[in-house]
Amino acid sequence: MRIDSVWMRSSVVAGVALVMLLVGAAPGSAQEARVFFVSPADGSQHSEDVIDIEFGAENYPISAIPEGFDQETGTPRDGVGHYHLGYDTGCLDVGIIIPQGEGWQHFGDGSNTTTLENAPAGTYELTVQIGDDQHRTQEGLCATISIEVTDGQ
Ligand SMILES: [Cu+2]
Repeated sequence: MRIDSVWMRSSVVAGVALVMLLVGAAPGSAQEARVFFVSPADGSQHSEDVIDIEFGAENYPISAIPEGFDQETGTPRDGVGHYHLGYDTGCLDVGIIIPQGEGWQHFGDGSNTTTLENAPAGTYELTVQIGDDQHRTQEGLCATISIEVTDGQ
């Protein structure tokens, strides 16, 4: 009788702890937004003339800038953005408007692929960063990788 009640009590405690763990883990992991390179892989070596680049995002919608959006007077949509690829730029601070040029390429049409062609041999740092309709950087939505281009011969 005594053994039974101790066992009952500890299994109830374990059950409650498990429920708390599951409830506590769910919101953070389900909603955390991130951006990343699908390819190439960080640290990869390339001898090919054309390197395929693909971006991916989780828990953050990627969308083309609306047609006719006015960069000066328009209000950017909340929680939506497009990709930007930076060559040897690193991540920009949050709240900065990503420049046109200066090593940055915008994908304002909502696309997520491009190519790096005939790059001279060397090490390249590639950054993917999400900006809103105004190209303004967002909290936590940036990733940088490094790849090496070799001569191939
Ligand atoms: Cu942009």
